[in-house]
Amino acid sequence: MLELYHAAGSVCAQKVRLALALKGVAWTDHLMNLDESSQYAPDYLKLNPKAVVPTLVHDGRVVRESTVICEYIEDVFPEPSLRPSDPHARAEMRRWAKIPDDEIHAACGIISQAGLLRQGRLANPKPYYDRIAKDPNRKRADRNRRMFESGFNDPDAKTGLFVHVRLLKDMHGAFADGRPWLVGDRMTLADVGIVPYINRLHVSGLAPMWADKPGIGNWFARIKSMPAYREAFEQYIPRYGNEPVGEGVWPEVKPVLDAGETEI
Ligand SMILES: N[C@@H](CCC(=O)N[C@@H](CS)C(=O)NCC(=O)O)C(=O)O
Repeated sequence: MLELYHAAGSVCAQKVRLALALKGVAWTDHLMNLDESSQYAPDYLKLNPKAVVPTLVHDGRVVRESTVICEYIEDVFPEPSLRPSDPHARAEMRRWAKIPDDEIHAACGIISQAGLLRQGRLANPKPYYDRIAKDPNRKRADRNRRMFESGFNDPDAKTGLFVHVRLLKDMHGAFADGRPWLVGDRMTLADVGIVPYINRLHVSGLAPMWADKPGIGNWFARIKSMPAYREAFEQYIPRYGNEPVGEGVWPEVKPVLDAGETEI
C-alpha cells in the first residue's frame, strides 16, 4: 500500500503528487492542514520528526524528503520513465532536482511568507501566531514571524526574490536552444522538481518575473495543460489553478527587483 501524508498547498507535496500522477499510480490520501498544526501531532512526528510534509509510506516503510521520494517513486514505478537513460543527462536532471534542496525551497518559503501567505493572514493574525509558537524549529519560527511583520522590507525576503531571479535566468539559459524540457526532449524529475516553485510564483502574481523569457512561459503552459497537473495541483486548491491569487504581491515586489540585487 502506498500512502502519502501531504498538504494541499505545499510545494514539496505538489512535487510528489505530480510524480505520482505522471506514473498513474493510486495512493491513499492523508491530507493534512498545516494551518491547524497537524504536522505536530505525536503520531505524525514519529513518521517525520522534522514536522514537515510530505511523507510517503510504502508497505509500512517510511520515505521522507520530497526529492528522495520522487527518486524512490521512479525506482518502484519505472514507467513512464522520468529519468533519462544517458548518464550525463541523468546528472543534469539531478542537478536541477537538487536546486530546491540547495536554495529555492528556503527562498520560496521566505517569499511566500512575505507575500502570498502574509496577505491571507493579515486580517486575522492570531492562528498564525499560534502556529509559529508551536514550531519546534525556532529559527524557522523567528524568521516566519519577521516575514509576517515586515514583508518585502526584510532583507531576507529581498534575497529570496533574487534567488528566484537566478533560477529564472538559469532556466532561460537552458531553454535558449529551443528544448521543450529542462533536460532532453521529454519531461523528467528536473521539471517535476522545479515546476512547483514556478507555480508558486505564478499564484503569487509574480509571473511578470518571466515575461521576457518565453521559454519558461511555454514550458509552464505545457505542464499546466497536462491532466497530471490538474491532479497534483488544481484538484487540491482549485483557486491555485488558472488565476494568480496574489495580485497584491507584484506591486510590492517590482520596486525591489527594479532596485537590483546590489542594493541589498
Ligand atoms: N526538504 C523537505 C522540506 C519539506 C518542507 O519544508 N515542507 C513544508 C511544506 S512545503 C512543511 O511541511 N512545512 C511545515 C510548516 O510550515 O509548518 C522536503 O523536500 O520534503
